[in-house]
Amino acid sequence: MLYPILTDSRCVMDLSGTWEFKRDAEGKGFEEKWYASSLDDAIPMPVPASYNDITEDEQLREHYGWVFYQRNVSVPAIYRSQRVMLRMEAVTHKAKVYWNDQFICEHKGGFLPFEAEITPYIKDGENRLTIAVDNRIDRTTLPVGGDAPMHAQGENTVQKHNYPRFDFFNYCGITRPVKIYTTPKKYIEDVTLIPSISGTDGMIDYSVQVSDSQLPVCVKVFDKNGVQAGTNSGAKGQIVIPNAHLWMPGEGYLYQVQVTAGEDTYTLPFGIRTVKVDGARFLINGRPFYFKGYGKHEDTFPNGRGFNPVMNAKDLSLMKWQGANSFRTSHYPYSEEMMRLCDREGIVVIDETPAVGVNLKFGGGISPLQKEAFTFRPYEEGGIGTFEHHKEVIRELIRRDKNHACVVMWSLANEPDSDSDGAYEYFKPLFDLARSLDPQKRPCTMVSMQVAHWKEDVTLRLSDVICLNRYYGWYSFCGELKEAQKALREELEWWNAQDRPIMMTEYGADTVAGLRDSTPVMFTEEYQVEYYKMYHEVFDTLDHFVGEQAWNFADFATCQGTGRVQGNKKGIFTRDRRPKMAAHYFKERWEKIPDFDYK
Ligand code: BDP
Repeated sequence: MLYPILTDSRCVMDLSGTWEFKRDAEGKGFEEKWYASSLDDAIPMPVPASYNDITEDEQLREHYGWVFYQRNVSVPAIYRSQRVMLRMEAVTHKAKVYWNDQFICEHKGGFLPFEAEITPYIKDGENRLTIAVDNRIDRTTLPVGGDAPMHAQGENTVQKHNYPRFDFFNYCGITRPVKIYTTPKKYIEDVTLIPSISGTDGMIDYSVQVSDSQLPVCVKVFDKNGVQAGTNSGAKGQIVIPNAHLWMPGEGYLYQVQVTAGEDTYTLPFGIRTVKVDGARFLINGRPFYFKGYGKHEDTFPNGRGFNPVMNAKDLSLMKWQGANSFRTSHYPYSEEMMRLCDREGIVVIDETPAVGVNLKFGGGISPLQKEAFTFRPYEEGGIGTFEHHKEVIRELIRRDKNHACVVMWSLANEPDSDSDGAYEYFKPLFDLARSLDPQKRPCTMVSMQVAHWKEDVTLRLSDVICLNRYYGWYSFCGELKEAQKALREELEWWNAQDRPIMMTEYGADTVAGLRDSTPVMFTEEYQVEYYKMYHEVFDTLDHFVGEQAWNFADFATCQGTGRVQGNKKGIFTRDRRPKMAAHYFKERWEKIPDFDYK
């Protein structure tokens, strides 16, 4: 799916700004047709942003159900001779879109784009655009929501709540830009690019999907200085670039691939690089790469999960300052703008679906030691009902991100119930799907959690890279770093004996910035540093170990609970991006670890 850009044949109108907003507290918005006229008693609401932290209204922060956003839009006459599209980059979690009184489209899933043609519905003058947004999560959504605890069921209920089966605040709303864009009536639908390298030559295999197969297609590749580096014509073909400048971690060299089909033209920034798992090594451009970085969140105040280009730029700057080279888009796909920035800056990305909480056993009152197929039993019997939607998000994610040089691996889920009966049957078709859809055939993984019995974890049968989240010394062996290290070593040595690359995708300790002690006790900055040192002593002895991504880049908001002090405090940076002691420790370590050939 092409990101909307201005070209000689295409216009883009960004509808970011202040919209009208109303919370549907009683669930009557559709029955009363709120979309059919101006919203009464509306409040101003910025778009894009999560609505939760924008006002001081506690009920809005904790809202459960639909809200309505509205604004008027005039579409310039010059646009209207073209094909006019309305595109939502992300609406969390479900959307219904109306143009004037007309229902235009709906979408399930809060982190991926969707669009609809509006050409026939545009009126002269102002048009009313309404987007209704539902934030409810349950056993059929990704991320997964849980059932209400006993006290919230039945007649005592004061206000209905979401019960996330994940550890980040359920921020919702129109969280990324809404845009109108145009194309000519006959247009380029999609472009797929596959890079390869032979000696000093770079090759781009391309295929262009057009709305009318009669359109003549021409593809030109330009280097950074705008000099043409190669060209070809026809809807499918290959372009060879002699002495190609490769895309590398830390140096995101991008060619511009300009596609012309009839009157339409579209340009994609594109990096030439290869990715491959070879035995127990992770190769980028044929060389063994070592991941240094973090799991992150799209989480800032007061934007919530709302698109924040300023913080995105700051975050990449901090990563470079620290000598990091990568991150995982835990636990959902990030904005397209962030992916484009990572392409440009040479940051390596593990691209994750929103499949978090596909694990009804964990935290569900069922002992993690019980291995019965609780999660994967039929939905009607209390199991998970996410399978079809899981396929949908994999399709939408790969369709959106397939051409990004920064994406080196797909993560199909975070901490699923991967050792239970039924896990293989659930995940095998999803891995097959991702592998068949990705034109670049990137490695695929699922991120495994500590309570899964590692020897039975189906990740070993399915993942190209073993990605582990481990909390020895935090959730287990609290404060006992020596004992924790023994257990960690025992487990990692077992994984290291399998012929597969292993990396740590999460390890961390909650740390309240400014809490200090002369002995490293839990929650102090000293403990966080000692905790990480303890892990690194083990990592550095393992030859199949290909990367370390700390949990988390920065402190972030979560739902409330006894283990969360105004959010999760495992950040290396605070929520406003001030370094904790551990940030300096990592800087020192990572500056000494090269991107390539460390292992
Ligand atoms: C892991 C989850 C992550 C949590 C983290 C934690 O993958 O989302 O935030 O634990 O507890 O289980 O900090």
